Amino acid sequence: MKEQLTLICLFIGLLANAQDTPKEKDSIPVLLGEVHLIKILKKQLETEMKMSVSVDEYLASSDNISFIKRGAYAWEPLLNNMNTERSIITIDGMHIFGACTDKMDPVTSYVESNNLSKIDVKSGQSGGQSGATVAGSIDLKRKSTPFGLAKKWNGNYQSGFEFNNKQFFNLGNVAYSSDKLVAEGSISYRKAENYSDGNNNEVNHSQFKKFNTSLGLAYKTSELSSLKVDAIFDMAKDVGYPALPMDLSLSRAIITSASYKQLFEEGMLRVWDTKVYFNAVEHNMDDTTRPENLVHMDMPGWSTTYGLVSKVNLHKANYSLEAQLNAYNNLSIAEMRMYPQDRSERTMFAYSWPWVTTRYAGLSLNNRWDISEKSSLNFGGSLGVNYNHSKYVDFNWIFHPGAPQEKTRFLPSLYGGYTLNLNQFNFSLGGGYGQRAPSVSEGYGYYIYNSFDRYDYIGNPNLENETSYELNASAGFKNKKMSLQAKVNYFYIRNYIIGRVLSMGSPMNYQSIGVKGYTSLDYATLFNFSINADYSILKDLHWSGTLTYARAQDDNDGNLPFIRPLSYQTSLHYSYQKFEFQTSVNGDFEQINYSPEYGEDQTPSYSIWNLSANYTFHINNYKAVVEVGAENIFNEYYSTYADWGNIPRMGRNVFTSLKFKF
Ligand SMILES: [Cu+2]
Repeated sequence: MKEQLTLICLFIGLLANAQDTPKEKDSIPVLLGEVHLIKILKKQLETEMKMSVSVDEYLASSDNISFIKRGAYAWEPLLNNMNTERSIITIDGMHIFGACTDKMDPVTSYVESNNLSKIDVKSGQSGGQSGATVAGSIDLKRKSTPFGLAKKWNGNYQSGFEFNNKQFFNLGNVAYSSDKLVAEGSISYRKAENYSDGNNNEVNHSQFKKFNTSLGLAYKTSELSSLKVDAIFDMAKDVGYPALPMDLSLSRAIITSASYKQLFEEGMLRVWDTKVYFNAVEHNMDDTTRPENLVHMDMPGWSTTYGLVSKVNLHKANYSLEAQLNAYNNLSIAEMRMYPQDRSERTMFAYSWPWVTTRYAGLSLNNRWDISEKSSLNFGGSLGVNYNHSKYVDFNWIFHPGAPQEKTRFLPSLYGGYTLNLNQFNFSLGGGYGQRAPSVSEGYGYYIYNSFDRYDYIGNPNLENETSYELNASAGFKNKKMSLQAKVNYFYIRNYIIGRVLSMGSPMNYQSIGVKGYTSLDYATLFNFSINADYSILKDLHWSGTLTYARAQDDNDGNLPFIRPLSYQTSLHYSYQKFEFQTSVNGDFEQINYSPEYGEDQTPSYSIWNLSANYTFHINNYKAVVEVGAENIFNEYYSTYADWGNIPRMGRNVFTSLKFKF
């Protein structure tokens, strides 16, 4: 189920290996062999349309992920139409938290496509292994080179140019593999200027620069054990957020870990994997790039996390178990410093995150029981303890006098699912229950300005846990020529956390129109549906299509914000000798169920046509691929339901890239 979900969710296309029915029971024994690792290594983060994609573009090809976009950089991934507070985003199982109160830096912005091998998306409570969640989990898997490759040195290099925003990028990887030692590294740099919309108008403040590098060293301590250290350094500079009143001057992250893995040849226990990690994020945003502002504000933020994750895999006959222990400590700090145009005269200082500590420890169990060749049962759950402490609690007392400085919450979760394969058909049915704690902003935020509805948001330390009840089902059919897969899920969420207008307090920012406090709705409901189809028209001509629909309401039958309207994607892929051609059309229908109460207006429908071609050739035994393509060929002017402040999307964009493998 786990693997199935990953594969279905990350609907990459017509890759032959994605079409095999995944068999979970194989996955644990295979972990022992290096065959599995080699397979992972070969997988690239590519979409059907583009071989050199950003992490965001890659995630966008998954049918249960959508994005809130505040510009061209660092899109906020929504899983099952829920925002990042409701999902868990990890890098190789490590927790890391953005340092921006305005969500300019989701975790996905601190990696680059050339240091990842794949992205695991799990829906709902089945994603609860590494922490408490409602929507599910997104785990960004690092590249990992196996020991003892026949070819000691491996690497690749990609370079490309996108004409619309003059984005130039270079991505390089190199890996050394011997029987005892593996060393690998990656480096990348992207630089983009402002993009232009479909009316050929430049969208100001949409430029960015991103540098990312990673290093990994692994040493085989015995025949069955290894030690590994990893580090990622990411730095973004001069990043504009056209939909926000502020930009980013500098963002830096250092992400480090050390892990030890022990395999066992005999007995039930197969793998024991333990990792300790540390990461620190620094985020400097200000509005000095917006000269129209008479009063300036700097809003720096810091987020520091250290943690431990330890897991064991047990396997016996037709039963397997993964047990995982997770513990982390995070400190989130965000400041607000207001000053007139003369910077030396500071007029105001406040903590928008008043040194909030979050400590979490949890144990999760995942069981799989293969009842027969045709059917299996997945079930599990977790229990976590979540502790919060606000150092400068006076800021929280302004709106919530006497609120406790510390709070401990217990977060249970349970889930189960049944899968049945009957000849060419497959079915699954599952359910889940889980709770999550409020995020730092929801619990302890102080005057966090939301430019979408133009309210300042105040956290509430007394919020109840959000509790989710979930049902999911899927049905599919597959034969040699075609496949069809439909998935549906439904969430009933009690104490749904959302901002509501407060009668007290006055806005701090001159752009803001009032103050909202985080509060709990009695309940909210969310429904997601998707259908995927593939069809091989000819041996070399394939079609695929996706349709998604979602609906979400609050306890008054009002619409929730940022819910994707009916949307579709259809694509054709043709290969001829060393050429490949792709074309796709994607779009959203008119947004009918929008939410004026939460700052939304109706978004009209749009449709985008894309085209690309690539050619594979060899220079002295080195494989190379060259690609040219165009997105939004008709230069349509549009913005989507989730574009912050209706910021227009990119107009026609011609792109080209070149990839070398050695
Ligand atoms: Cu920011």
